[in-house]
Amino acid sequence: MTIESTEPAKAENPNTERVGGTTHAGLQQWVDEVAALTTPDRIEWVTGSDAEWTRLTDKLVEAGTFVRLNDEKKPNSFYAASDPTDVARVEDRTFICSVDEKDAGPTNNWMDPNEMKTLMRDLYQGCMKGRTMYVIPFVMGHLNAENPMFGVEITDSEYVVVSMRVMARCGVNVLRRIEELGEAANYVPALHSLGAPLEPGQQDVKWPCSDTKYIVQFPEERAIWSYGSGYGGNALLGKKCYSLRIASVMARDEGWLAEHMLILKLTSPEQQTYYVAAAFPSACGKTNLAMLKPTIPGWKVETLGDDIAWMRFGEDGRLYAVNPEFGFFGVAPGTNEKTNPYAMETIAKGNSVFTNVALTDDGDIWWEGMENTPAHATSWKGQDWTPDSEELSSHPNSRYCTPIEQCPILADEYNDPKGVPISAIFFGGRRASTVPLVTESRDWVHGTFMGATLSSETTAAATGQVGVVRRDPMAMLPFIGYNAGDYFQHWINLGKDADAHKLPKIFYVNWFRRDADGKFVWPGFGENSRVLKWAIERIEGKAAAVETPIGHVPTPEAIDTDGLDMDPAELAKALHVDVDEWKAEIPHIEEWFAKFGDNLPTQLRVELDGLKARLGVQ
Ligand code: SAT
Ligand code: MN
Repeated sequence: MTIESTEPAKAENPNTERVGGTTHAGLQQWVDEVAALTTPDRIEWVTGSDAEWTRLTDKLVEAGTFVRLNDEKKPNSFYAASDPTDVARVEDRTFICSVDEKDAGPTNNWMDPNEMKTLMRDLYQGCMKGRTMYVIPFVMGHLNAENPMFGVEITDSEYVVVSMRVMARCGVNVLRRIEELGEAANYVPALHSLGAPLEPGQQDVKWPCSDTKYIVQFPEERAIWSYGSGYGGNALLGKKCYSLRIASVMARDEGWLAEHMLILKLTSPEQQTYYVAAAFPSACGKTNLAMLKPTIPGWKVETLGDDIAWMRFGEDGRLYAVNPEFGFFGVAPGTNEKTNPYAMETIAKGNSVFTNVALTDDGDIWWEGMENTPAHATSWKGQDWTPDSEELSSHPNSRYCTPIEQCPILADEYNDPKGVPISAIFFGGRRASTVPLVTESRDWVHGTFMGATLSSETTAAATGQVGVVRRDPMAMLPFIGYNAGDYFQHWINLGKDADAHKLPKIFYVNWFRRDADGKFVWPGFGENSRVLKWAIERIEGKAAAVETPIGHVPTPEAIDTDGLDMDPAELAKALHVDVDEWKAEIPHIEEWFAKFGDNLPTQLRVELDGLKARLGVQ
């Protein structure tokens, strides 16, 4: 990939200081081209050493971006508050710049790649002036994987370097491997700038960013250009941009799946192990489910990942999943000793970055929902906060960024580059009505239909209105790097080519159904283990279900309610398939499918017709 335009590159700043470099000619050339365009004062290759972490975090503390937390509360950890306009992914500023518009499909923003490059080159011109340009060699997944999935992120943000080091395997080991492989090393070039150049003598702000934001993927070139934001999903380019948008395109071409899924390991009282992958839209409890503490005796959950699963068929015909990430970037509010004790334990070990939460007077962090509400704190907006304050102490999309290896229930298999064989896939959304607690699909195509029509109320993880029901196919709406119609076809094709008995069983869940008074009918969190248990028993052929127009739903007796303080009438409500509610859902599905025109796989149209017939809809 070249950043060069047809015009000759501007002369590089002759005073640019350089620390590090590479013997890989292609990589060095790209870095030089970016430097010539963006004119940083310094170029530094990220090594991943502890000394580097200390130097960069010290620099961030000095700049006011970071506040060092009390070492006794959260060792080697930092608090950051962003600019209030830079708090979430910006879906309206995110583009899939495929050569043909139709390859971006109806769900992505598109611009001609050349047009986008011209526009962005103008923005990148001189954009790193007064700053250091960091070059971060990273690998998503394991360095010793059969085909290591390399990336190199260039960024002018120390916050990004520090966060990337938590979220991905970064540094000199990765660079050496890229150099050894030479021209054979495929890496995704990922360019990021805050878009906030500094004039000589100009005082920096705590959270530099730009009002102009672009998050751009070039799928054919496997390249990423990001501009103007320092927020996680917009700036840590190994995460959504690479591991979902670009990787989904690779997966389409190579016959695998890059999905927005957690991976967990479940062990039954009989010591049988099962691996489950589950897709939920951002901020719907994926991290909590990934680290679930089962309430049913004898069952154990271990975690492998909370956000992204790459799944490939193994030689035995089963679907194997790996988590390409190295950390958790979890939603902070609502996380506590009850909802996610293991996340609390993970962050207590330190080495973490907390963004847009509240800072307590004793140098710790706090957010809505955490125990031990402080009498006073500083809110994410830098204001005095007390329990009487009207404003929230923490932004609803505030995040903790913490190393996965600190998780007390991390499964050993996390470190196996082969991954784990998946027995069940869960799709879930946030729906106040209509969607029952759990539904089992009849087969892979029906499961694909469930995923393709998945819907959820919007959350604070992306800018825009919260609480609006939208279709979020496979919880991938903002992350599919190509035409979503083709993506559905890819799912169907993978099932067609596989041995049906070895495919994971697909389930659709909804933890968020409410009663007439607006109260959640299902308690959620650790109790969700009861739903996992039912799903596993279905796979084993041991649990009862009723056939309904939408799929197999448990009989109330089939859910283990031992020790669950729940009115049976409430459970019945959670499981109820309301034909009228589903009839009302049909026009929304029709409208959704209409977007895809001829690109909608026939099999999904057939599934919809079948559903309509079973519901008695003409
Ligand atoms: O903001 S991120 O994309 O990093 C997290 C999320 O929205 O799932
Ligand atoms: Mn996510």
